[in-house]
Amino acid sequence: MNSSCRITRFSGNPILTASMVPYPATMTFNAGVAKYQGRYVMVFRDECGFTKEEMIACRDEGASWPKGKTVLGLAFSNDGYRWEVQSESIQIDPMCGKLCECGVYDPRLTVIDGVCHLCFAVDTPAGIRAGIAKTEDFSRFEMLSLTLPDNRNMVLFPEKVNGNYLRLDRPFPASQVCNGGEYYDIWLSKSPDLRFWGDHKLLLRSQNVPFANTKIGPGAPPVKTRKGWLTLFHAVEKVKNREFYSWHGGWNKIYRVGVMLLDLDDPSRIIGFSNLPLMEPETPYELEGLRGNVIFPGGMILEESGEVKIYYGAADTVEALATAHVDDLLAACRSCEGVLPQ
Ligand code: BMA
Repeated sequence: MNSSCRITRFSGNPILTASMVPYPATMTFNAGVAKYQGRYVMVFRDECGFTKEEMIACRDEGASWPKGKTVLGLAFSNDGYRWEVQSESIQIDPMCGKLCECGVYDPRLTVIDGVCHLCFAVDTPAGIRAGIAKTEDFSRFEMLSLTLPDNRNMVLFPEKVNGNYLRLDRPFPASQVCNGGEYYDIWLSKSPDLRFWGDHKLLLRSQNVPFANTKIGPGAPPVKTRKGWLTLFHAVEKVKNREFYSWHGGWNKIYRVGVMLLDLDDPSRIIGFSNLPLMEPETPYELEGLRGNVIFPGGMILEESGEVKIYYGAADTVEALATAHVDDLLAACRSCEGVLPQ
């Protein structure tokens, strides 16, 4: 089912595992990655506070997710392949001390005007919200915005387009207007200052993705190419009457990677799209883990050579890397103007 685009998984995968983390960690995955100040930086999701064995044990009690703790870890690399995890996790407080110990997860990184911007999801008592914070040193973060609930998978474009900052995100649908259907779509919004967001526009419907029958969501923040903004998204297929490998049982979803191209001047126009997934789970580290059959892209780096590094969480357990050539990715995005009704 994969697209014809040549994707090479790094032979040293996974590039990040819990064993590389010098503080409590059980699963380390769904990272955001950027090139920043001459090196590669990774912010990753760290699920801890329980062991794999405890996780498997709670399967028998019917729990779907362990009651542990979620933190964000930080790692640096000189080549994008070998990573060194820093001695402490990131301290970020999106609720500014209010309310709860809220789990911050699924980070994405975008460098804008030489400053690193972190997008993340946070589980709050009011629901799941998507936030943006900026940092220059990864020890102090300035909160810029937090969406209404429920929303997540936010990514930022690396520069203003026609005077505005842009983001993609994936709000949760209100079930009563969906007649019980699960239509989780990708939206585009604009902002003059990264704090106030508006001009929301539906970009891609899950129903227009042939390899999704429920959720989709932004994955790797858009990368500028000569042909358009290249971006990856995740697409979920729920498979009836099947159960895939998981530590908690009852797991029947496949997370694949899709690719699309947005117009450089008007990114609300999808100008290229692949009807086939770019990647789907196939290696042991993608098929088996907390939730098998999951590939969750969170970062994409375009090198001067044309190589594209794709970073993705695998099986909600480890982080992995694949490479492709930018020309192949662009070729995979067939012209689709007018083909995707929005
Ligand atoms: C989504 C998010 C991701 C996760 C995926 C697969 O809803 O929670 O963080 O990788 O499910 O479990």
